[in-house]
Amino acid sequence: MPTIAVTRSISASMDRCELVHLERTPLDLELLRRQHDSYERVLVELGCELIRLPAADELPDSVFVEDTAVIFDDFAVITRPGAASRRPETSSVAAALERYLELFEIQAPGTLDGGDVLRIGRQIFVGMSSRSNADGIDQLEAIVRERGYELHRVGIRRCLHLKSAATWIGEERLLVNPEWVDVSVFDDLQLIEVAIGEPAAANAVRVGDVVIHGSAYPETRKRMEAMGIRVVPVDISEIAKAEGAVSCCSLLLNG
Ligand code: CIR
Repeated sequence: MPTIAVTRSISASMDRCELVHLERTPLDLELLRRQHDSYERVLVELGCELIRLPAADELPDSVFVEDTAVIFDDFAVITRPGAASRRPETSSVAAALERYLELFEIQAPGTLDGGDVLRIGRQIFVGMSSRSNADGIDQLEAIVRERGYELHRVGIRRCLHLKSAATWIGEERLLVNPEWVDVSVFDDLQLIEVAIGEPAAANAVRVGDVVIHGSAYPETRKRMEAMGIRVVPVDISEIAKAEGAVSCCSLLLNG
């Protein structure tokens, strides 16, 4: 079975998206749609079967499907996003996933954003962010521990989610911005630091043996390429204005 990539089209109200670390600047919806289309095209070229959920125009941030669920081998955890405006995003994602995976759900008062959950094999790292609270992380731990996963809590600063600061790029390798994350929990991993001047370059998404990465970060890309990693750059400049990055725009189910 190929990797299934769940995505969602850009919302017509995306200019009302949540923002934490960025000033609001006007969004160009046409450009957003073109960039998102190119991102989806790359996923398909890399062999993914695409399930594109219809746009939810009343939900500004709904393109960022990563935050609504955490995917494991044969189950998924439907989150309860930290931003109240994003909570209605989860039901349609759950409806798409239930054909493939057993579903568990984070309950109130817990909150969890999928962007805070980094999975490397049986090790789960969760960012203690403004979006994922202690109760939500405890609930996730209870679900995954029973199924043989070990959960580690990770301190982050000056960024939205753990995966703004650290993402897995294959084998034992982690792309990181050490200014934004406490890297001491990643003892057993090989850390590849973002280049100076590219603080947001630690977000990537690995599909097969290829890494999708924002095209605005050429120096960090060179570091990965120098290690023999194949990188496909995509232009997400407009998506970045909404505090999104490449991993946020898909949920990958590995067949
Ligand atoms: C938000 O603040 O929730 C959105 N504007 C951005 C979410 C980006 N998601 C991600 O990094 N996983």
